[in-house]
Amino acid sequence: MTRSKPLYEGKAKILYEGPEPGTLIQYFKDDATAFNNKKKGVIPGKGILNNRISEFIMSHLHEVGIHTHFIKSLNMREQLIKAAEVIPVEVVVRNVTAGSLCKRFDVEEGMMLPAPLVEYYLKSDALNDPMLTEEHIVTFGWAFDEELDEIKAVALRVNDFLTGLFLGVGLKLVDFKLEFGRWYDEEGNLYIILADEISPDSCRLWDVETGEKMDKDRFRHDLGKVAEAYQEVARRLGIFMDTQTQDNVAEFKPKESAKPKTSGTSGMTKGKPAKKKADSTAGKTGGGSTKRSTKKSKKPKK
Ligand code: AIR
Ligand code: ASP
Repeated sequence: MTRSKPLYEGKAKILYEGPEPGTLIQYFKDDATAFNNKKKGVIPGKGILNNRISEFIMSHLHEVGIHTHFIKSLNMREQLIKAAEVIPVEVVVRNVTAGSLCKRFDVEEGMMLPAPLVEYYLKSDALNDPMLTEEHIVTFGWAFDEELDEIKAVALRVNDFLTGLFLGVGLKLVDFKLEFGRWYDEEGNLYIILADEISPDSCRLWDVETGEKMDKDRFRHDLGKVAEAYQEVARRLGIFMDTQTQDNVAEFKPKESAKPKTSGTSGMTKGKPAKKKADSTAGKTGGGSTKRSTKKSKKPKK
């Protein structure tokens, strides 16, 4: 498909103008980066898998009343989304110690936290995504106090929902990152909506039985079988991929690849059977219980 010039190209996705005002097309690339762009690579088929996994998760979140930017899937690598005003904060929720938490505080990996831990980081490659307190966010006008309350509440609800969803397919949700945006309906009512993606690029997922890492840490730490891990996550979630789509996930030939692989890492072969086919709640975002009355006039400085 011919596309207009990208409006924005990120490390793993490209945003194009959408067919209608207020919409964008989000294109998922196979490119992967880690450690603030220091490590770069390509994971063949990742874009296709993340597009489908993120669609699946966002659709399910919509069903439980969480507003997201997802409107509908367009093709293997593209989805139509609502154009939201970016809140430049990455919200991380942690259930188990891992990653930068272990480095920063010199704690052992794999310890269950007594309660979910919410952290904030500034979205800034130039500054290496510094950690933020809620006070920083409000002081510098990246979000208002009441927006932050909502962001935190939604992040914890997403954690509850995803913890259950992944546990049901034998995966432990260790931590994940969310991004939010502001979106206004026709009457000018403001909604805080979930943006970006939710996929093995943005979550840490460990096999419940074997502890095997099934996410981007396989790429970050050269553990191998990266695309296979993403595909296994999709398979366990019951995300259906037709033969054509599977063929396009470069490494997943031959065609019977919906079957779990018998070689390779044990955690990836022990998955529970696929639960159900991915559904689509295309076009259903917007409206609902978390509607806010704040009007457009009140905007943060930045
Ligand atoms: N994350 C953070 N920045 C980008 C991403 N994808 C995600 C990681 C991990 C969680 O946020 O994938 O699931 C915490 O990351 P870290 O590096 O702070 O431990
Ligand atoms: N912060 C992202 C990660 O490590 C990507 C990057 O920093 O390049 O997952």
